[in-house]
Amino acid sequence: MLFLAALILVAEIAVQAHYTFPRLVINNQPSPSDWLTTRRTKNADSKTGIENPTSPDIRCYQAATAASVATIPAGATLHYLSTQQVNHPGPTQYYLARVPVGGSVKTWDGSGAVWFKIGTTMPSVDGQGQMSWPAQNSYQTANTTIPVSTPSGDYLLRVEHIALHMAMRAGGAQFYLACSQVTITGGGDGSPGPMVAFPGAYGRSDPGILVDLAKIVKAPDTYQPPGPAVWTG
Ligand SMILES: *[C@@H]1O[C@H](CO)[C@@H](O)[C@H](O)[C@H]1NC(C)=O
Ligand SMILES: [Cu+2]
Repeated sequence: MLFLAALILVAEIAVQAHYTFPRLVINNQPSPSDWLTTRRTKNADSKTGIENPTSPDIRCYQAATAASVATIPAGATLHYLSTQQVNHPGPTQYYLARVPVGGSVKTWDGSGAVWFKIGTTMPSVDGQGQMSWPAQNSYQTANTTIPVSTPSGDYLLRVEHIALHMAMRAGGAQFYLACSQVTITGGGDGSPGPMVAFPGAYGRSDPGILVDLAKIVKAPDTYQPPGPAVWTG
């Protein structure tokens, strides 16, 4: 058992299977450069994930704010480019937080119960019993859509990929994430929710975080992504 754990650790290091999401892609149009509208993360060089879902880093893993703001029409489809293949199994989730009145999207820190979820992904299992997740092994994250009824305005957009290959032990799940500065245009009069805070939304023992994929592979529909329900608009 110890031997097996050591093997897994060696494999994890050898594959260098870590990644960052420096570029937002809106309706197939990538941001012209890395970290332009996406806030540079602390792991921009190391690529390491966060293992403590209650750490302050779980909000934006942020080292700096970004120079620019991306414009996103409500209803747009988006994803992020990844610096490496997103090869670990696990869900991709997207959240938005509206900048409060008097705040600036270029400086606001996203604190408080202000985040709502707009997208998540679930695993599937093929006839050979092989599990896969949307966009797994590609150099981008899974797509999501900005609900058309999202009110127009300035928001922080948070992308997250949760790597679950070591998640059968507490503290084993790895969180890869980033936040972008965005302005949503042409939106509607929806009332997004439920709202959560980061940190706060996730606990170390949440069923989607402390989870044995060997069990999920037998019943993929039973996976419970952490955090609130998706707001569909
Ligand atoms: C993601 O969305 C874009 C833009 O709508 C689309 O061209 C692309 O096929 C989508 N990718 C996947 C994997 O669904
Ligand atoms: Cu890895």
